Amino acid sequence: MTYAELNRLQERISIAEYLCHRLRQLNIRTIFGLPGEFNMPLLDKIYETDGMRWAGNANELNSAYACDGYSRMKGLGCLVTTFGVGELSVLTGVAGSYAEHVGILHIIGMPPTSAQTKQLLLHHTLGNGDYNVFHRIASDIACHTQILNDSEFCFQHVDTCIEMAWNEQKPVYLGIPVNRVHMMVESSYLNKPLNLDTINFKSDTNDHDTVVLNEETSHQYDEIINMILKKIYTSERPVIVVDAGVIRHQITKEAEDFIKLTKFPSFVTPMGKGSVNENVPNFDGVFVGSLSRPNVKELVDNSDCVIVLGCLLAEFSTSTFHFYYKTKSKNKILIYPKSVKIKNLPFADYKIEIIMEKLLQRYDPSKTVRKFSHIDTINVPRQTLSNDYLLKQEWVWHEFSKWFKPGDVIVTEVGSSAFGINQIKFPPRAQSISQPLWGSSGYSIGACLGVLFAIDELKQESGLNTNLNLPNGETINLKDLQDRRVILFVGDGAFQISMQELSTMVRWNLTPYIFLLNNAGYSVDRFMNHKSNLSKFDIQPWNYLNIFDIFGALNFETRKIVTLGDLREMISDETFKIDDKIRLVEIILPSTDIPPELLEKLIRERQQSKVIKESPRYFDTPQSSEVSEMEDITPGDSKHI
Ligand SMILES: Cc1ncc(C[n+]2csc(CCOP(=O)(O)OP(=O)(O)O)c2C)c(N)n1
Ligand SMILES: [Mg+2]
Repeated sequence: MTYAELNRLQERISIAEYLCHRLRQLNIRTIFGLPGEFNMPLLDKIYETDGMRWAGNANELNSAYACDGYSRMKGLGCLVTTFGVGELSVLTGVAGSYAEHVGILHIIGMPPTSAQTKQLLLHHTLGNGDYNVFHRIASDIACHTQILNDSEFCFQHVDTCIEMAWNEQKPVYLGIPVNRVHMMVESSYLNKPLNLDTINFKSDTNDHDTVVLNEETSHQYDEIINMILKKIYTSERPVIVVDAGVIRHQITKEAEDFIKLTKFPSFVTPMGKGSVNENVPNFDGVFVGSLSRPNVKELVDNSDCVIVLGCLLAEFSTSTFHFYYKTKSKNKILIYPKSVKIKNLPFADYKIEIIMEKLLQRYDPSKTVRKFSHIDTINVPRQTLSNDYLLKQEWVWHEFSKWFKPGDVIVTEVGSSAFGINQIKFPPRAQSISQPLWGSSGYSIGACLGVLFAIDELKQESGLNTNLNLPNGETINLKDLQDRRVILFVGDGAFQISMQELSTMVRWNLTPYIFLLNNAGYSVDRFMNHKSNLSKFDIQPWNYLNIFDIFGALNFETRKIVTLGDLREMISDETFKIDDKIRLVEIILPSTDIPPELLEKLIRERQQSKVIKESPRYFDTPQSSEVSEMEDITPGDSKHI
């Protein structure tokens, strides 16, 4: 039976319905955004399509973050806003998806075409009759844009938008004038599968095969693989670094297989964290350029063949590009999502999925016979600590590493948590969601909501398929999926920016763990700019734990953690391990405390790096001796050690 027959669709359906079915075929079942006059008929179609749901966010910016988080779990997210006011509110979120290679379909409900043609001064316009202005603004942060006007080809336009967002892993802008929502198309067009590069989710239509290459293309790939293998076989100290492109382009399984097959020392960048199993014997930790732990830095710096999979090579993955410059003279094999660079020689139009598939087929382990030594990746605090110590970041991350479970999805925020999480080893199948390149404060709460919806769907889907393919390339079974918890670490500063979205979590009975790091303001900034007026990094101290009353939650738990003993008691509590309710845990930390790895390395970096010395204020970090002189406005009475 065809898709249209299976779903008993009318012969002709509206383009809005067509769009909903196309998303449903990809198992994209939750749509984010806020209603507005110009998108209302479209939202009605979402409600009318079986299996689709409208999340209904508390504000637009958060909806864009949620869409981003959802997409990172499922390969694509869909966001609907209204003309002007709504669409402009999501720009920071959409730009973040652009920067971080996250596929998003952003649909904008536009005023009717007649109003546009007559240039009427409708509400939500700039009052100058320009109806293209917002489209123009958005076009620089989209890989493709389309306004749906043409009734004959509108279904093809919709297909192209979805294919572009999925294949390019970037935002796509799709404007639908409110009077165009009901353009009619043949439902049978839905029977033809979309043209997607990779599809790791079983669609309702059918499974897609691996891409078949023509002879010439196949030959070109063989040539490049020969070059890569030659470099690898002739090197003595190869290492693998996994960057963000691996998870975004859904080749985590291939990356992990390559790591296992080669046995080379392997690392992830902060943006690549969570994309490969950190428990394979040759996983050696997080590579953060010169901010890396000394033994990590030494291994990568002394390698004569650095293979970077899924390159993005952003600032924090390279620590201000140290890695990039230092390795200039070595055999660098940089595999980008759509190109390859071998020793600085670029080769365009090579898809990472195919490169990895061929590398796995052709790599011969017997040609690299050397045994590699590996390093201890676990960061253990230097002292044994008693329970009455007040908390410091260093200990927080160490304690949490004992509490994480396989499959956990850990969302962290720009600020200290995104750095802290890199200090610890993840359990198998744990996934990390953060935004280290774009770094928009407040992202994590919205993203956490998106992840919660995605996990909720993945659990339901697992009821249909006993074995389910996840976006990280793994196949897991029903039981594993039921156990996946969603854990958010968010700074108090970021919390004050985006906390409305907790209300959406409550509304949908979603059950995340939210760990709020209360250090009385913007600590990383306070630390880096210690010579300027510190009060600008302060925030109003809220009664955070009362928030669920405001949002009308019924099933929730709150805790305040002040000492190491409090933390240890919480993580050993068996009932706390089960994510059966929404939880907010306020963790009290000193105001100038940031993860020590970051602190110490930043100081050293600043002393050594020419790039940083040339950059005046941002990297104005204190010298070690100055740290103790910094004002400490720790919430609570007692002194931290
Ligand atoms: C949208 C946005 N506005 C401002 C900033 C600058 N900024 C960087 S971190 C930060 C807040 C950090 O405070 P918090 O979330 O409490 O994290 P902490 O540094 O205390 O760990 C801000 C405002 C930003 N990154 N994004
Ligand atoms: Mg803070």
